[in-house]
Amino acid sequence: MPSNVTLTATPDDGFLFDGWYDYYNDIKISDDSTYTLSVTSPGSYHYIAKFISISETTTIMTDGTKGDINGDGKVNGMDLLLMKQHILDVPGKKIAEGTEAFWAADMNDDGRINGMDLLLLKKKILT
Ligand SMILES: [Ca+2]
Ligand SMILES: [Ca+2]
Repeated sequence: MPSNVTLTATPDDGFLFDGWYDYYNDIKISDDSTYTLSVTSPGSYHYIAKFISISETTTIMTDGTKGDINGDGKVNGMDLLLMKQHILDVPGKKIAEGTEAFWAADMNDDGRINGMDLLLLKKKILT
């Protein structure tokens, strides 16, 4: 007879709940802080609740300026060129994911650098 077990995670002040993870393979199984699992056989089940520090995420978000890919404090044609080279897959010119340059180039924060970001960067330079 399966029975349901509900896990509830409550983040402390300054933290965001990230998700429930399988202890053994570190795969996220739920984004929801309340996770109900159906237990079908007796045994041990291990799950981990992960939390993200809000102060850490906000530091990343406020560092630098959107569009300033080379970090010289200006958003101009140089940055546009860097982004173009990344989108066109120019060897050695790829912007590494997780870096400040990547964050600056990802104008709309969707985790990718593509034509949409190029358009937004052009707009920013022209205005
Ligand atoms: Ca720049
Ligand atoms: Ca983007």
